[in-house]
Amino acid sequence: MRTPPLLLAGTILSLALVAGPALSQSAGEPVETRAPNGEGQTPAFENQTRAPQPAATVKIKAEVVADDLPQLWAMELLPDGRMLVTAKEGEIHIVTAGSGGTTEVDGVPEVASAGQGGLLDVALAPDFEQSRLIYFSFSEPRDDGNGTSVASAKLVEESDGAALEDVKVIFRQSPSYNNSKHFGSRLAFGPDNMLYVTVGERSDRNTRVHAQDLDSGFGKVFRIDASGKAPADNPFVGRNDAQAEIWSYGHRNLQSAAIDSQGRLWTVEHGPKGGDELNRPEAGKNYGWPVISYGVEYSGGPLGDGITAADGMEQPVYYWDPVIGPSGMAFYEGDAIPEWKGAVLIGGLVAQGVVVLHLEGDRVKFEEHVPLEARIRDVKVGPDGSIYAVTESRGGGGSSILKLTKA
Ligand SMILES: [Ca+2]
Repeated sequence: MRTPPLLLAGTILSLALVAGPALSQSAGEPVETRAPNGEGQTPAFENQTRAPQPAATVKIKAEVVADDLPQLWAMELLPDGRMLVTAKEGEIHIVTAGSGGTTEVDGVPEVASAGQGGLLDVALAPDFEQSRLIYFSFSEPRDDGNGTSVASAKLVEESDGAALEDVKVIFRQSPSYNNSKHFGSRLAFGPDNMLYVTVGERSDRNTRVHAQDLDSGFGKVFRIDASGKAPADNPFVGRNDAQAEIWSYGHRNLQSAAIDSQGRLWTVEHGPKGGDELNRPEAGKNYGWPVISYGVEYSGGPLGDGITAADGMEQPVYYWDPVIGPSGMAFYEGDAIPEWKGAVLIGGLVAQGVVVLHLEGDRVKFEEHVPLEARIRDVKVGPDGSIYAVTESRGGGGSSILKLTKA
């Protein structure tokens, strides 16, 4: 069992001191002040990008509750308040905030951890307290390359440690492909106990076009039951030319997903240079990639025909140009920060903080940022309304978990 030292706590960062130089914190103006990459592109409707900041932004304090952890990818709060975390290199740990204790969970299967691959998201089964079942996604090494897979397992704890038992791979994104990019992925259970699985389109020009193909698993949101099967009410069930597990398509690389208070799925995906998107994926709809997108190629030049809208393709609810680098997402339904009730919280790798979107109906009204001077890989809300942000330090160890509360 590995027990890394934990440097704790009581470390209070004053956020007033860490606001980034590119960020304007003035009410009524957008956070983003830099020029967009997508020259001449215009939003499809008001506040589809660069929404104003609210009249008063919430002052937040950040406290380090766990430190010196391996490079983390995801976090879930267990019912007893401990944290279940995934580490990219292929480890699961149980972390006790404040006490310095971590327990490594044995029995994690081998992962392909090169590049963007590794052990990715984790979710508790809706009946976790009885079943002790967890679900996790990972880039799976396969004979014909690799791909994002989802496994279920029972989390068993005894006095001398913790382990996964009865590990079953319940779903495999197919086809496989041999690179180390755009695996997604997030897992989110809907109120009907169906599991949404988001993946990527494997990035390369020859793979990303298949985000538009219903017989390919690249660039999709899937909806499966607890055993990995497509439920009968999925949109493409019964078609010979489509994978029955597909919920929505035309996505790029989705690393944020959460369910709102009405039980609906929302996602944020990594776009091209200037094209990160918030979407509310609906059954059977096409979200456009790589045919329509905001922004430009990272390698330079326009994307495809350089168009941002087309018939039969959904507009994002919101987009960012330049990008925020989205990873992790939660809806704020706590009472501790009333100003944020119903808001979307998104981890920002590039934004180096938490991006907060205030919604009105299904559109964005305000955007504010909580700068944290760290790449934020995941974000979760605790039962007391505190927010937990998982930092990512590139190139190995050094992840921390920050607890955010109203100052
Ligand atoms: Ca799109």
